This record gives sequence, structure tokens and C-alpha cells, in this order.
Amino acid sequence: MVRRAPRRDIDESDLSVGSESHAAAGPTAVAVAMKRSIEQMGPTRTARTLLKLNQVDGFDCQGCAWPDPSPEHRHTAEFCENGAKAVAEEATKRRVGPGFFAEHSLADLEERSEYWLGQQGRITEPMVRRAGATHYEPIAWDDAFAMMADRLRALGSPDEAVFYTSGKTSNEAAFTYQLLARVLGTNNLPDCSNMCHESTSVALAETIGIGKGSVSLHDVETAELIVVAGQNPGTNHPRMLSALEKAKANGARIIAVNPLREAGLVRFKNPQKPKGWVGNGTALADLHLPVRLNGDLALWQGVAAYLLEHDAIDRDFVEHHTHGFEEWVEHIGRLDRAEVERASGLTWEQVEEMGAMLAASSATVFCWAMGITQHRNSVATIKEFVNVALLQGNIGKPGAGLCPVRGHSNVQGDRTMGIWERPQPEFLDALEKEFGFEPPRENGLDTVDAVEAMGEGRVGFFMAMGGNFASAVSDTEVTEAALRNVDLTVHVSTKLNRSHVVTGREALILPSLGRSERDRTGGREQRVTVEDSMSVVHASHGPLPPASKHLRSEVDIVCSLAEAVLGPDGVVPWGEFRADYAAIRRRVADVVPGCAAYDEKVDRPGGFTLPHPPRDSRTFPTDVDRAVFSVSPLEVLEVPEGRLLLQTLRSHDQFNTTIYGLDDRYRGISNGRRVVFVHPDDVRHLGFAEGDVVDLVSEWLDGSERTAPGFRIVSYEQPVGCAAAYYPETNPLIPLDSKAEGSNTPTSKSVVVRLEPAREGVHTGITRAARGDAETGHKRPIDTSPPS
Ligand SMILES: Nc1nc2c(c(=O)[nH]1)N[C@H]1C(S)=C(S)[C@@H](COP(=O)(O)OP(=O)(O)OC[C@H]3O[C@@H](n4cnc5c(=O)[nH]c(N)nc54)[C@H](O)[C@@H]3O)O[C@H]1N2
Ligand SMILES: Nc1nc2c(c(=O)[nH]1)N[C@H]1C(S)=C(S)[C@@H](COP(=O)(O)OP(=O)(O)OC[C@H]3O[C@@H](n4cnc5c(=O)[nH]c(N)nc54)[C@H](O)[C@@H]3O)O[C@H]1N2
Ligand code: SF4
Ligand SMILES: [Mo]
Repeated sequence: MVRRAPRRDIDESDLSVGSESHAAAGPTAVAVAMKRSIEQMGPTRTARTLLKLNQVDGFDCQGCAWPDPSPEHRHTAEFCENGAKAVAEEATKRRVGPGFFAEHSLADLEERSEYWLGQQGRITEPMVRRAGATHYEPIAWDDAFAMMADRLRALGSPDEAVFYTSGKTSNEAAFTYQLLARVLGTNNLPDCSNMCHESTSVALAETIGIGKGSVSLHDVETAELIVVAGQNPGTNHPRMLSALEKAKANGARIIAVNPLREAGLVRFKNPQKPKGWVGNGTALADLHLPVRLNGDLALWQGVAAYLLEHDAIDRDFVEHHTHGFEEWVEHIGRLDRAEVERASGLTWEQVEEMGAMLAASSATVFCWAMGITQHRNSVATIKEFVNVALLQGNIGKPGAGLCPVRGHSNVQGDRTMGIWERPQPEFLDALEKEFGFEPPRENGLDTVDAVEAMGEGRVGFFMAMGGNFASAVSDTEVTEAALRNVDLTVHVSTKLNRSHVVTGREALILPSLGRSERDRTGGREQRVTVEDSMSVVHASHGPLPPASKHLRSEVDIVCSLAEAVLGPDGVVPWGEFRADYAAIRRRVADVVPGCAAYDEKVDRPGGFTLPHPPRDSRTFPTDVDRAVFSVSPLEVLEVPEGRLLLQTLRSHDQFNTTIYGLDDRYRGISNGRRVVFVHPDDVRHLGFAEGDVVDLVSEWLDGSERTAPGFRIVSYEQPVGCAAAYYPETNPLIPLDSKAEGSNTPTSKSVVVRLEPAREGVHTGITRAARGDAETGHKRPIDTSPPS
């Protein structure tokens, strides 16, 4: 399968590669944030918007799910560079109206890059693509709802409908959306989480009884040791660096486990502090272990062996709170050190160095993200983190715990509200009791299974509450064909993306309000609520006038659709919900555990924290009422000769499939995205030179091949045999069947590829400059020395 050549509306001819940064944030971050904000919003709107961002009376950042400091510790500017970029993207003054759609046919839009599509601006009116039409045309809201209702009623079974959610959706919208799906009779509620932290949710639910992290921000700031594994916080959770800086000031040590030496883990220049502007900033990681891709399970089993050998065990905790210890000890006892070294690419001495730091710490926080969750063995790897945490009693004590760092700003809240294709029976019971209908009990389709079902013609209606399904899911060609095979695709969106272009036979685009905008649905000032990565729930209230008078809130869209398809007199008072979101929150209070008095509590400054039995009282709601040690066999991911193991990751200038720009400042890349980072020895060994243009070809078990063409080689320090390139450009390479065991998450971080000279050269060569330091402006040569 050869994916078509790179789109031509991006000019990457001036790609230049400088040295990697050894510090994150600092004045450059502030300058970039301001530049982007002013480009998109103008100066007045910039000031008005950013001063409300992450404030108690303001709105929650649409960026990541990192929590806010407690109200008394907030700054006037409580956001990071990438938070400002996320806001600027939404609050842009650019508009995509009916004139735009009249001018650009679908065939034209299909040739455009994700970057171009996103940069056109906010969608202003509902649009329809009628069957066989070459263009989208405007449609009235009521007609759009009537059309959806008609197509839903025509389905042979409710399970022929799929309701996808991306993680920006508010709790109110999520609660009504899942309710609509279940009243209709389906649990087909896939979400972005299926591609993200699903491995975490599965592993934690099975071992500690709840699929969420067990730490507070205070725990991170007061930990003795923090392990950051498979995560690039400098780009993807920038304010986490402030928490790490505080922890360092309190005496913490930090271990970074990552094939790449990410700038944000090396040093942080806090723009909130004078010394962040002029000095060297704070050194963060004390130890960096450049693990081979997919080698974390081996590393953690090695660390476990070290801890057992040195008797670094909290016997009291193990005895009173856990299950399966002996079996696990026996398993680790049989560990083969050579295998660990081979799988992890680390020496046993490096494993011991990490082990010794863990042994010396009586309060450790374990942080992780996509570098851990997107492999075939991800669930097993996360269970090994849990094993090590349990061994030392690092759950449910101050300064310690499990800290999966979530991606989308409300992805955790959406799950809490019932966006889940495998709902717990207790949740369905509560819905049944509250609303008096029988929710479907069979599990629904997750993201990958939904693609399969669509491809096989088993889905007639696909709706997405935000997101960009076509680009975000693996196996682009297959996913796009699946979407085209649906009768009606509906996207509730703020900005244009690939999923609006790859349509079902009929398609709707329904433009919604964003988080930064004032919501006056039902004639009253509405607010919504969200939950962060540490289970803190609070209200969010947008300050800006809506981008267009035609926009509707996500809650409005769900409730209006529900009325259109179910009529006004069903079991759910959709009209009341739409008129006052507090009516939804009162139902949430009845249905969702831990949400009693929800509507009152979300207005407390800083909101409230949801219960978490392991964190709160060391109780573990598993089948055996204890935390569970798990035994996972160690397998070495073998890569055939002449192949590389590729991870697909984010640049500093994107939010998932939304591309802000073409720079990846901390990695030294300017003006280019179609690059592949390869170790200098591999570049040579494979017979290439830096700047050569190659096609990436992935090979799959069934003998099929997939190609993503036209990537320039950049020499980059990492374990030999590993490579990296940006997502979503690389999604065509990942077979739909290549997914994590137990969670079905696409294996975005371990794709076996070979490099081939490009069949069709686009740009060749790069400028390799001893570029100015991204932060200080000092010129310096390429430097790969360890952090000081
Ligand atoms: N600005 C910005 N912020 C974002 C996002 C964004 O796109 N832009 N996306 C949001 C979302 S939805 C998410 S899920 C998060 C993602 O946040 P991250 O997980 O930080 O995102 P990635 O860019 O995928 O980075 C993966 C990191 O893991 C490392 N890694 C890859 N494979 C392995 C491995 O096998 N082992 C180890 N130990 N490390 C590995 C990579 O080198 C890289 O540093 O960020 C959220 N925040
Ligand atoms: N190869 C590879 N693939 C990956 C990953 C990877 O690391 N590698 N990461 C995976 C991960 S972690 C995730 S979370 C998924 C992301 O998958 P998605 O969540 O589906 O994708 P996004 O790019 O975040 O969606 C962006 C779109 O959301 C819409 N949007 C933005 N704000 C709003 C809003 O307020 N309301 C509404 N209704 N719409 C809005 C805009 O139209 C925008 O174009 O991708 C996954 N795919
Ligand atoms: S750390 Fe995340 S939530 Fe906080 S301002 Fe930055 S992008 Fe927004
Ligand atoms: Mo994510």
C-alpha cells in the first residue's frame, strides 16, 4: 500500500537542523506564545483571553490534562507556551464560512495538508455534503438534526451507530452524549482514550481496582524520587516542569527513562521566575536512561530484581494490601540479565543505578505517557510499574504514587461521565435507576474495532464529538476507506480537519463553541465542568464572544439531536438539560460515584477531588479486595537486520493532528515535519547520509507493506536501531491489527520499518547549522554531552 505523495501546500524546502536544546521554556517560549497568539487573535483579544486562562473564574486550558496549582498558588499568567498556542488556535480571528466551501470542492480539500486545513480558521455554520455532491453546502440546524434523526431511525439496529468522542468535550456534553447513545440502545462509544491511555486504564483497573492515577500535585512536588518514563513534558505538559522544579527545590531526584534526551527533562527555565530569564534554569533529570523503544518492561523487571535482592521491600504493605507476591517474586527470580540488556538496550549497571535510586527513596512518584502506553506489551509494562510501586508501598502515601499523565484536557472526565465502550455494570445500573430505561449491556466498539466494523459495512451512522478520526487512528488508508463506507458521517467541530474531507456518502459538519467562548445556551450564562489528570473537577467559563452567531454548544447539539430522534417526551428531559446545565449536573450527582452535590462543589475555588480508594485509604476495589502483583513474561522485540524500530511522536508545534507550525524547537528542527530521526551509526550502516530523502516502509505479519513517502533523514542521538518521526504523517504505516494486548491501543511507538531511497523526491538535503541555542541565542556546536 503506497500512500500518496506528501501534500504540496507545505513548503519544507528550507528545512534546517540545528543542535538540540538542553533546556526548555525560558524567554523564547514566552516570545513564541505571544507571537502565535497575536497572529491569530490580535493584541486585545490576546490579553483578554490569556488572563482568564486557568484562573479560578476563567476557563480551563484546552491543551493537556495537567492540573492547575491550588488557587492560592496561581500566577496571573498561569499557562505555558503550548497552552497559549492551543487557545490561539481556537480564538483565532480567521473564519471558514459557506463562501469557503463554495470555493473549495471536496476534491480540492482532499489534496490539502492537515496544516493548511487547520489554519483556515473557525467553522461558522452547519454544512452538509449531500450524496454524490462535489461540495459542502449550508444547512439549517433543524434540518441537520432532522437528517440525523432520519438516518438513525433507518438503521437496522442501534449498534449500527458509532459515537466517537475526543477528549476536549466537557463533562456536561459527555454525560448527555453517552446517555443519548445508551437510550438509543448502543454502547458504541469509542474515544481518543482507546488510542492513548487505554493501556493505563486497563492495567490499573486490574491491579489497583481503579483506572486512574493515585497522586495529587502536592505529592509530585514533595516526592523524594520522580520517574518520568515515556513522556516529553517540555512539549506536551509544559507546566509539569514547574512541578518538577518545585520537587527539585524540595530535594527530589528525577530519573528520565526515554530513548531521546528530551530538552524538558534536562533543564527548565521557569518563565515565571527572574532566574528563568537570565540564568541557566534548573537542572531536572539526575539520571537519564536511554532505553530502547519497547524496552521498559525489561528495565522494570530488572529494577524489581535489584530491589528484591537488596531487600528494598515494604513488608508491612505487601502483607496487608497485596495479592500474588510470592508468585511474582518467583517469576522475577528467574529473570535473565542478558535478556534484560538485550530488550532494554541498557547495561545491567544502568539498571542497577536506577534500582539503587529507587531503593534509597521512601516516596516515589511514577509518571508515564505515550512512550509506555502505545506498544504491544503496554498493559504488561504498566503492571510492572505497579508491581514495583507495590513492592515499596508507594501507593496511598504522601509524596508517592502512580501518575499517568493524561493527554486531552478532559479525557479523564469524559470516561468518568460514561464515555466508554465497556461500561461497568454499576454505572449502567445507576443510569437505569436514575432515568428508568434499560441501557444496553453488551460491550460496544472501541476505536480500532469501529474502523473494522465500518470497513465491513456494519455501520450506517458515525458521529464524532470533536477530534480527527481519519488522521488520529492508525492505518490511514484503511481508516479512510472505512469512513467512506458509512452512510452518514457527522463531525461536531471547531476547526476543519481531514475527517471533514474523507466523508461518508452523506456528511455533516456541526460547528460548536470552544472552551474559550461564552456559552449563552437557553438564554443564560452557562458554565461547564472538567476533570484533570489528578481527578480534580472544576468549572470552566469562557470569556470570549463566539466565533459566529450560528455556533451551538456541544450540550445543545446533543440535546437537540436527542429530541429530533426520540421526541420531546422520553425518559430524559433533554430540553431542561439544554436550558440549564445545572440540571445535567444534578443527574451526574446521582449517577456518578463521588459526585454528590456536584453542582455546588464544582464552584468551590479549585473545585473538588474525586474519590480514589487506593490513594485515600489504601483500599483496592479489585476482585480480591487487594492490590494485585502481576506476572508478565519478558519478550524481546526482535527487529530483523536492516530494519529500524520507529516511534511516532509529537513535535513542539502541534496538538495531536492540529499542526500549529513547522518547527520542533527543542529538537533543533526548523521548517519541516517530514523528517525521520535516525542514529548516526544507523544512517551510515544503512548506506544513507543525512538529508537523503527516503520512503518509510513498514512490514506486517501477513506480508503486507505500507509506505509513507518522502522523509528526510536527520542524524539524532538515540539507541542504535531506533528511529522517530512525527505523527500523524506516519499513521499510514501502522497496521490496524497492530495493537496493544489487552487494550487494543495502536502500537504507535513500535513500528518496524525499513528505509528506501525515495521513489519520488520532493525536497532533498538539509541545512545543518550550528544554530543559535533556542533559549540563549548563543551559537554553539552540536553537543551531546550529558547534562551538567
Ligand atoms: N503541545 C502539545 N501538548 C499535548 C499534545 C500535543 O500534541 N501537543 N497531545 C496531548 C495528548 S492527547 C497526549 S496523549 C499527550 C502526549 O504526551 P507524550 O506522551 O509526551 O507525547 P509523545 O510526543 O507521543 O511522546 C512520547 C515520549 O515517549 C518517548 N518514548 C517513545 N517510545 C518509548 C519507549 O518505548 N519507552 C520510553 N521509556 N519512552 C518512549 C518519546 O521519546 C517521547 O519523549 O500530550 C498532550 N499534550
Ligand atoms: N501514530 C500515532 N497516532 C496517534 C498518536 C500517536 O502518538 N501516534 N496519539 C494518539 C492519541 S494519544 C490521541 S489522544 C489521538 C487524538 O485523536 P483526536 O482527539 O481524535 O484528534 P485531535 O487531533 O486532538 O482532534 C482535533 C480536532 O478536534 C476538533 N476540536 C478542537 N477543539 C474542539 C472543541 O472544543 N469541540 C469540538 N467539538 N471539537 C473540537 C477540531 O476540529 C480539531 O481539528 O491520536 C492518537 N493517534
Ligand atoms: S500545561 Fe497543559 S493545561 Fe497547562 S497551560 Fe500548558 S497546555 Fe494548558
Ligand atoms: Mo492522547
